[in-house]
Amino acid sequence: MSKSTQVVIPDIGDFSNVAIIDLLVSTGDVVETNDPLVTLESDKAAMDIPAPFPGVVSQIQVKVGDRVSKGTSILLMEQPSADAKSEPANKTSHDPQSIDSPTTKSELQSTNKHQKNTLNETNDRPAFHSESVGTQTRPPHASPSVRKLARELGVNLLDIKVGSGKNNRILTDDVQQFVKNELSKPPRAPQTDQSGQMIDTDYSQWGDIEKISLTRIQKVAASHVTRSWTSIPHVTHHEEIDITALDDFRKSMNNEIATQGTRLTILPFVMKAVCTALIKFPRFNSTLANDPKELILKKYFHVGFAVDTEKGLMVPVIKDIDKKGVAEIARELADISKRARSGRIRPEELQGGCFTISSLGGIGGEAFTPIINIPEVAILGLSKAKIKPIWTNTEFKPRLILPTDLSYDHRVIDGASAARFLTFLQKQLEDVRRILL
Ligand code: CAO
Repeated sequence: MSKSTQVVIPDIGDFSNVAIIDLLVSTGDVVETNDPLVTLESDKAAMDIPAPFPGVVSQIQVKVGDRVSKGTSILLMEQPSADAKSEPANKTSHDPQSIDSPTTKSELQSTNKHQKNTLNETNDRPAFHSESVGTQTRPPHASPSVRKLARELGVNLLDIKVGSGKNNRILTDDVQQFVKNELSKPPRAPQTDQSGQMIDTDYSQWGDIEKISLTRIQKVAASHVTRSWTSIPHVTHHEEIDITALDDFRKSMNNEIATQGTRLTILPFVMKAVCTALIKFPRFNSTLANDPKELILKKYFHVGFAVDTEKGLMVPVIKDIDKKGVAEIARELADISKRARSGRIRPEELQGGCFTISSLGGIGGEAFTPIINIPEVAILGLSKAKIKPIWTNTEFKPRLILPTDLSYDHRVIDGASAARFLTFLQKQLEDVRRILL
């Protein structure tokens, strides 16, 4: 004969009205003394309520989310007949007041060991139905300490199909074994290592390949853009600028100064206009110090520009743009880019930049998102200017429109400042006389 006994919440110290966050047993489960039955969680701690005696769960009287205090009845348990060997002889525990204290986190681990030790004992008991076998429709059985470990290791307990504990309860060993198994699996697809480099994959298994070495410049540029892209929160703002008047002026001046060996492209005008914008918006002419509590504002105006060379991308710098005219900038730009392409540039000509311009306008494209040249905080991209029909309040007129893209470090520059910077630049370039002011 078996008799039904109520299991109540024992004295749990200062806690009352505590939420049940997990039911660890189901109707029909066989439990041993100290097997965890439910998990409670207060705002201070999580704790398991252990079984006060061995038996079979015959009725569960609470559900997840219910709040309980000392003396709340949580379930009924059928106790094995009085002459059963496994029943402790002197256990007055059928009296709810004699229930052991709840397990603490460290005690939980010894509870898990206890579960392992008692597995064999329970094998020769009648096979009772357990809802958790072969189904994952409810949260997996695991103690708070095991769940915490799983959270720390990024393991979803639902991925551990069956725990090795009693009633498939997931134990610490199961979580550790799961992690070991995952780590020993072969990579599914080409992956990158911690520095973002591709782990060697044999691509010839899928067809012919050819390997070419990167130039030194390409290697340096690759690590530089990776550092910039991964460490700076980039935002890119776009604007179209009407450069019809600027282009007319440029072409007329080119005829005049051709004899001096100077050729004006759009870029030197943009460099000069950028310089006036940097003077007006000093944060764009800055660097975020290593200790990001400080911004270093530069009082000099050195503007870099990307040059496409056979050996890779280079960014020479034209110094003191604020002290130079457009024609002088144009001459320096032509000379320095020619030397960059022929490998005769001096190292100091690649240093000291405050802001960079990347012009793809001579090649093509409508827009792009330039990567900031770290440690600078902004970069301007130029795409190809095209004739577009622009409404002038009375009619559409063909105008030469330059697409611009301003990427900025959002830690230093906010969106409104970026919009103001680009609008200011737009005004300068739409009426080049302003650059002289
Ligand atoms: N829209 C339309 N036409 C443009 C233009 C634009 N935005 N920018 C330049 N052009 C025109 C020039 O006016 C020139 O035409 P004309 O001979 O009729 O005047 C022609 O395109 C070629 O210009 P250029 O490229 O020789 O000269 P530049 O001063 O404009 O640029 C340089 C110099 C060094 C910036 C450029 O040659 C270069 O290397 N650009 C590539 C930069 C790059 O690779 N950026 C990407 C970096 S990220 O990978």
